[in-house]
Amino acid sequence: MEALLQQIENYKQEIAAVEASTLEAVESFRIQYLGSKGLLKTVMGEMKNVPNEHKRAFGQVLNEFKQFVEAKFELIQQAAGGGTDNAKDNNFDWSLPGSFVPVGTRHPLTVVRNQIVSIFKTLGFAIAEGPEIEDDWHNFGAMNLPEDHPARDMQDTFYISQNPAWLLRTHTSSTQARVMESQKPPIRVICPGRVYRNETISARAHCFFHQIEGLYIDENVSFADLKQTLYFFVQEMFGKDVRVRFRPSYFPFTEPSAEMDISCLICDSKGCNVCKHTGWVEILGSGMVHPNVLENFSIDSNKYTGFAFGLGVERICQLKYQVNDLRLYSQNDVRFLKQFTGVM
Ligand code: 2NL
Repeated sequence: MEALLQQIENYKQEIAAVEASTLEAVESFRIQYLGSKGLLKTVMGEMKNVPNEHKRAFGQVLNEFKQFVEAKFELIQQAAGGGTDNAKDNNFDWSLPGSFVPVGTRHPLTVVRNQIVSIFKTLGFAIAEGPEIEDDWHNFGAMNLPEDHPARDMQDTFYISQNPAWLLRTHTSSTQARVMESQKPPIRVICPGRVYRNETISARAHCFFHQIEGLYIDENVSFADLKQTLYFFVQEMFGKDVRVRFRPSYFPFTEPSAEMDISCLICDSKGCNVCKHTGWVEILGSGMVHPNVLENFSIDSNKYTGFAFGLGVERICQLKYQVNDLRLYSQNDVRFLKQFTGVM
């Protein structure tokens, strides 16, 4: 009995000396002293060895020892920042500012793409999307690009190495091809999407960019329809004061073909770097759909005519927001992206 009481006294000194500053240390204290196989349980177990006449007194010692261990536990728990929910709430400073949750922005290319798409939607154009991995026919053959056309060259086109019959589309015309394949005129679609070209990356070129191509096929579609549709588009996009001009051009899939310029909005056509001091900036390519393209899809080119156009979303975005380096669009630098905060 004497030895047992001395032993408990020793335990008390040992426990009093415990320092625990981390929650892990607090937990191992709990396991070692208060756990189901802990010291307190072991000491309590001694009760059965104590003679009956001493049981009452020993019970008091045990009770006091238990309170001692529990008080120590409470102490180190609070010191380590843990404790009961009550203790936590009492320590919490409700006047602290809330934690900052950064909110993303729409990517400028998404903003401009949406603007362009909604303008053509008001004119009754449907939206068509297609695969980025294409076959030679939908990307080139159907579009009247002859076998030896330079655009098919390994240098310009990414071919899939496991199967060079597949390639990354170089324009979204491949999607228009799929529309002509599966629908009959009248056809009125725009095809937004990412396209790929094997270029050395610089401020002015990238290995991928975003295009929107449009296609309108019906009876009696004329070049006048092309001009007025595209004029309406740039007025909606850049304002009613914008002026346009068409220059003759060449594309394998259209005949005749034309590039459209708009008056330079950066310098009000007075001459600047963007318009290279001409007062005009090129914004899209267009033309009347080549009869070969129509016939590739068994569309009677004597009955139907159509116009088509293609524009680069990066280019329009450059003109609208003065983005002067193509690489900015894909570097994901928040200093660039956050400039479009609130732009929908
Ligand atoms: C450019 C040139 C153009 C087209 C794209 C097209 C599509 C079909 C039929 C005929 Cl299905 N043409 N697309 C026509 C003319 C020009 O884009 O420089 N784009 C940035």
